[in-house]
Amino acid sequence: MDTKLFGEELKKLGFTFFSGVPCSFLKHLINYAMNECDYVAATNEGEAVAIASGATLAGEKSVVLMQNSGLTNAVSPLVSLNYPFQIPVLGFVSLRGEPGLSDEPQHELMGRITTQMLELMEIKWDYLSSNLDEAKQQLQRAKTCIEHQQPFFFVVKKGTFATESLKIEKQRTNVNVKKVNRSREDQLPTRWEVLQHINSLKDEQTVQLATTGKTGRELFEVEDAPNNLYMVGSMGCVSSLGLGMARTKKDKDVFVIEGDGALLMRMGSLATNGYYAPKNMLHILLDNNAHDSTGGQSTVSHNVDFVEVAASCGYTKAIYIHNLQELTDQINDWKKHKGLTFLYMKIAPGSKKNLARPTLKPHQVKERLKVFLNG
Ligand SMILES: Cc1ncc(C[n+]2csc(CCOP(=O)(O)OP(=O)(O)O)c2C)c(N)n1
Repeated sequence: MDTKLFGEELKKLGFTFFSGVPCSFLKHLINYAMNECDYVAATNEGEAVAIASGATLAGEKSVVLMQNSGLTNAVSPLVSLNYPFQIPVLGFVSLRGEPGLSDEPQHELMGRITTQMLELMEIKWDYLSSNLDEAKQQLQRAKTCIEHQQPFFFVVKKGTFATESLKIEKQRTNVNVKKVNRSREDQLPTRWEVLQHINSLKDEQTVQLATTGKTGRELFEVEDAPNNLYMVGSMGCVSSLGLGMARTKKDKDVFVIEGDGALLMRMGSLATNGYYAPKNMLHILLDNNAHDSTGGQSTVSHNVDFVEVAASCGYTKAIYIHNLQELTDQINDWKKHKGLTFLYMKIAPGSKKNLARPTLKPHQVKERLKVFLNG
């Protein structure tokens, strides 16, 4: 199939935001996306799904591209972000290891179970036709699904897309311009105190995305508001959701409130965030050195210098926060001089007693946030 003509059809239907991890079967479609659309290269397929989901919330129709081996990496956000929040993305997943064709041994099992995995995840799918007219009709069905807030995936066989050359890919290097390391005693406030502080500093264009577990639950109790999203599942995906959102909604300020366990789970996201560097994203890590939400089991965060990691990933600013006053000062400063910023703060373990859970369903939280974002 002529990749350009298919890409133009996608564009015509409004699909202009892409994120993914390459597969040779999808190379030409990826080249089209890189040439003609907004393509965010993710470090893993789950991250790509979260980035595309952030862009979807911000009002774009979004596409994810992945090899079927990477569908496994995407399971967590597909089942615990896209499903409960009803965030639709259009997926193209290659079919390496197609039964009956010779391929590498590492693709054999996945080739047999790719469509079963999609079925298990209750994702509607179809084999993408290599006939352009048929494919256009299939796209209509996919679009209808997306409009009903459900993801749709095309399974792409070898040789489906004709050659589309990559125009010159410009790579830039983002350098960290400000790094502040630890220099005094930590105040170690509770997460509850920190969230109250952050929440009190929001203004009418602030979105607050709270990571999986008690962070979201505490933020809900601090104040339930339309500009909040409580990430109930998809641990580790919150900053990727933020990246997709910040990149597509530049008139909003995206505050990402992250936990150490979650960030460690998908630390590759720091590299992607640092490269794409949305100016309107403030990434705040609350490090209690524990999986507090699941009983306080230790993480290895004490052995990681996150300020150094974020700085070396290209975050414009990476700042160690020792106390609540510094947190206030830095957030106020950020509002005046934006730029992708990482604020690192050690907090005390533990959470508020008798903590409630959001009373709204995730998809209601999403609908409310979409209205906030898109008017
Ligand atoms: C993929 C995945 N694995 C495990 C869990 C269970 N889980 C929910 S919250 C949480 C701990 C998160 O730790 P951290 O990010 O440090 O935040 P804290 O709980 O300390 O606030 C875990 C392990 C999950 N939701 N998803």
